Amino acid sequence: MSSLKNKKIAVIGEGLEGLSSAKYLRGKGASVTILDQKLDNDYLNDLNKYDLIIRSPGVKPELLSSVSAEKITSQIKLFFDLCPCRIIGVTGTKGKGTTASLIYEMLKRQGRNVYLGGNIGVPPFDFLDKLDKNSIVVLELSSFQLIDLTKSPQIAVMLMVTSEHLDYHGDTKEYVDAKRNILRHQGENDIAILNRDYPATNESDIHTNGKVYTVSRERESFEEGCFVRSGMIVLRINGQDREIIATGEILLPGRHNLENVCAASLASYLAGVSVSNITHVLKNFKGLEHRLELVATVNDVSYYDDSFSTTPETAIAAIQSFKQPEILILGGSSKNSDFSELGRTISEAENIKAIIGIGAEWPKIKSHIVDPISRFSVIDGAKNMQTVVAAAAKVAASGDVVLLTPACASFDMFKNYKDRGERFKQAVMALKTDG
Ligand code: UMA
Repeated sequence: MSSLKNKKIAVIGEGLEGLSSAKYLRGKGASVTILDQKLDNDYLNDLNKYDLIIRSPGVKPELLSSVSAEKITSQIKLFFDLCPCRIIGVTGTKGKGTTASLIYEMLKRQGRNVYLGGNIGVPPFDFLDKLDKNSIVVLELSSFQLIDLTKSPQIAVMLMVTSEHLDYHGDTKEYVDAKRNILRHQGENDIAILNRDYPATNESDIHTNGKVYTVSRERESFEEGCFVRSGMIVLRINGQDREIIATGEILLPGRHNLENVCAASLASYLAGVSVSNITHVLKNFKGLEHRLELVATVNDVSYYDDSFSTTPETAIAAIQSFKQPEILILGGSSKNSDFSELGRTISEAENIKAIIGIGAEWPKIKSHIVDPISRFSVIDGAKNMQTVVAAAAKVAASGDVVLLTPACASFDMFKNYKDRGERFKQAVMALKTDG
């Protein structure tokens, strides 16, 4: 792009997105400087000497208030200006990575030239030069990426929105407002897909000029959209109902995932994917790595890796995803979470057979469980993942589920959640080889 040539650009944040921005912009002839708090405490002191400032998602916009607003942009913002093809954007407090990945798989199955990027970990500048007008891009968008957008995707998916990231956003209103930018700049030919089951999303329909479709797992919709009816995922388009799959045939576990399934099926259908290709993906998509991912079934026991679950809320959703007897692996390092609701869920669940407690937070979680010893066995003291998985395998019987859903960070025993998940998977695979 000629307008970037010789421009003096500062990229704020030397992370995944910042490094990708610097590479792309240098490739277009711009003079790029990367500024980062880890390199220099006064890194934001001299911003006015640049023609353009590229903000990384983790950098709060207010930190750049010394610079005039029109000089500040971001990779995602620039991508919306430069992208030659349609964009499907997905946001929500939870589920956006899974939903964006499902849509990507469905479009791929349909034979489309599709790219997946954004918050999922692939900055879209990495594939911008490969796109043409017939390509299609699926972006997972976080509130940090949406907060200053002045364009919206042609198909916008807004999943459940509750409250999150209050250390970044001043309050819930700012967070929800940022999320609504996915709709705010749509035109009348655009499509908005909204989850009716959550007030903040349900009440977002007034913020779009696009055609609104709705998603619900709680009730049959009276509108055009996708919903769950008597154990079936139903698409309602042009007044006609089409049953696309029985919920029991969907490989992705968990009732909460039905919302993501509805949203992804609808977005993909509206983007031209056939019902049979949608169904095929739903029957085969195993989930994202470390998010309620089926690792293997050994001796008729299914092992699920939900290492990405670092909060009590995500652990509760995982625990409630199965009816089979469960052996839970819980605990880790502190995020100052309140475990009372998790304790209540565990105390009331009828299918928990055993809990293997790990890490510094386990005693705190345990203190919120009412009378655990009499109802299921509790095993603590395992020092590494091999011992943890061995202990789980020992108590598991045919038909059981072993579920790693820590509800905590991982840093006391592992490098990060990925390392924790990888070690779990290795230990499970070793069980398989041991017979
Ligand atoms: N930094 C500063 N000043 C600040 C904040 C950060 O200099 O005020 C520097 C840090 O020292 C660091 C760099 O900026 O060197 C990190 O930048 P970043 O925090 O924007 O992170 P990236 O590595 O660029 O990754 C970002 C997203 N990170 C965040 O939103 C925090 C990634 O989402 C995303 O995958 C990636 O861009 C590609 O788009 C991660 C995330 O945690 C997974 N997202 C949140 C979530 O999902 O809940 C929103």
